[in-house]
Amino acid sequence: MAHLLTVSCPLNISSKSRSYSKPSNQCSIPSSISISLPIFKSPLKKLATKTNRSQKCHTIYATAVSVGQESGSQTGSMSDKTPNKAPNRTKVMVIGGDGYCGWATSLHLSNKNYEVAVVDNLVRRHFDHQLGLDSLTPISSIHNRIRRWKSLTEKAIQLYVGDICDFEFLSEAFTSFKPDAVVHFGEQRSAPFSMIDRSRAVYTQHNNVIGTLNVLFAIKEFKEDCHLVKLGTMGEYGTPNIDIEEGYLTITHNGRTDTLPYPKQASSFYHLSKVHDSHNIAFTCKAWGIRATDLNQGVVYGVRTDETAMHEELYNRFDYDGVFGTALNRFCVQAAVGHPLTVYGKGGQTRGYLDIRDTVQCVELAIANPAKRGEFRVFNQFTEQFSVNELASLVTKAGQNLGLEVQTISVPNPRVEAEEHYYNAKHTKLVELGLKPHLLSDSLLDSLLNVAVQYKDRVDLKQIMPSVSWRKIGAKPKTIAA
Ligand code: NAD
Ligand code: USQ
Repeated sequence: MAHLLTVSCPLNISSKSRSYSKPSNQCSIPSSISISLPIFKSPLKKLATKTNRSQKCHTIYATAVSVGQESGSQTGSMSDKTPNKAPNRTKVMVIGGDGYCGWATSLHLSNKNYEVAVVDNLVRRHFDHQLGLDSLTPISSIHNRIRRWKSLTEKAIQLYVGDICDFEFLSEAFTSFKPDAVVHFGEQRSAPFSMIDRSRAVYTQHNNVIGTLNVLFAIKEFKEDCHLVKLGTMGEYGTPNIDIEEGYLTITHNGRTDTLPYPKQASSFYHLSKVHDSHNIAFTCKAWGIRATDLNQGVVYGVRTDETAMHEELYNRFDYDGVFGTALNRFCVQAAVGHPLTVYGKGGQTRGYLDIRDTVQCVELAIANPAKRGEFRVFNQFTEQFSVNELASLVTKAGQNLGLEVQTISVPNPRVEAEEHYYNAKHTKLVELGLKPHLLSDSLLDSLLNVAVQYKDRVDLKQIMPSVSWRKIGAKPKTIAA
């Protein structure tokens, strides 16, 4: 049986590895509060904790054990619950598997009979504590989530709690699980968070770039044939005045022609971290023959998938606040609580969007159709384009159908971005692999609004307006007003 060990951490959590020392405190999570970090302790593996007082960091060397391993039995299919004895199920490590996209994907892959291991340092839950935020939907601990999944489906998910910036931890997870594919969601993913202050900007770039670099080294060192499925973002491309291609652009210049990586124009320190990730991955595909798929995902909306809807302990998180909440999810919550929809600036900002049910489908398609050795494949992962104004009109109409009074305000844009622009991004490669999109329909909006109405008593109205300005970002660490 796994033992639950709670470590009280008075200050920062850091990813200090013995083999990769870091200068100063640049990689620590900016923090001024106390948290308790639950860790699963393997009976077989060493778990040690160490506090580096001079850097005010708490370092954790931990490799966790599967909650599902406790019972010994392996999985069966959810429908018939027949034990699956197939010896060579594809093993997928889901880094960031406790997060919004990662949790839904882990369950989906497990349900499809992949052997799944979640790797997560639970830092996202820490950010919520730190900034006084909470998911609209109540979410269970990762341990209870995995236990519940096992009890409902007989399918085990292994759990490794730790930081992928700690190469020693990551090495242990790799050598123990031996993944055939790694799906990497495990990054700081909020553009506003990365623009709060210097320490969050540095944290975001360190966490994301070093984490991904460690994953690449782990693949090279321990599992060369492993396919990396990396979550990138459509925001890497920015909003150029020409069509956006899927990763590459063929250019003729001074009479010569070449196919080159599509130009990148990211617009936050977060989005810039993704650009750097893409360059590092592309380079290692060439240099080491890594096989990789960069999924340039658009903005995700929705909360339910077939699997997360099975039990309240499996519910996914749903962010609506000004830091982690994304446009459409925020608008649904705003409509439910009678807050005007917060269109930033002129509202012509156009992006690619997709339903979370398509996120999980796309990731599975990428795993099932792996990149070749040495190939750096780029897919644009979204299903429809909308401007912010279009989203506001759709939510207004759907809200009115449900008897809600929905208004819209134009909020001075806290970001630096084009508010009226051309946008036409290609997204055919995943469809060619078999993606069947769930397009944004009235019924989906109704059900999203109903979820928002169901939990509206949990909404903290103070968290709705944007509180991070791209122009006012400073060096001084500060916590956003609660
Ligand atoms: P999330 O914040 O809900 O989940 C990220 C998870 O990664 C969290 O559970 C966090 O604890 C974990 N994590 C972060 N750093 C880690 C580290 N160093 N070691 C181990 N675990 C770590 O984010 P999400 O919305 O699920 O996004 C997942 C990925 O998808 C991100 O890479 C993001 O950039 C990308 N993406 C998200 C969206 C979206 O709309 N949510 C859109 C496009 C791309
Ligand atoms: N916006 C509003 N009002 C709001 C919230 C957002 O007008 O209340 C606007 C923003 O200014 C922006 C657009 O909506 O122009 C999208 O913003 P967002 O907060 O929904 O999404 P973004 O910050 O771009 O980030 C999200 C995820 C990120 C992912 C990205 C995909 O948090 O992890 O990489 O979507 S993409 O946008 O394609 O880069």
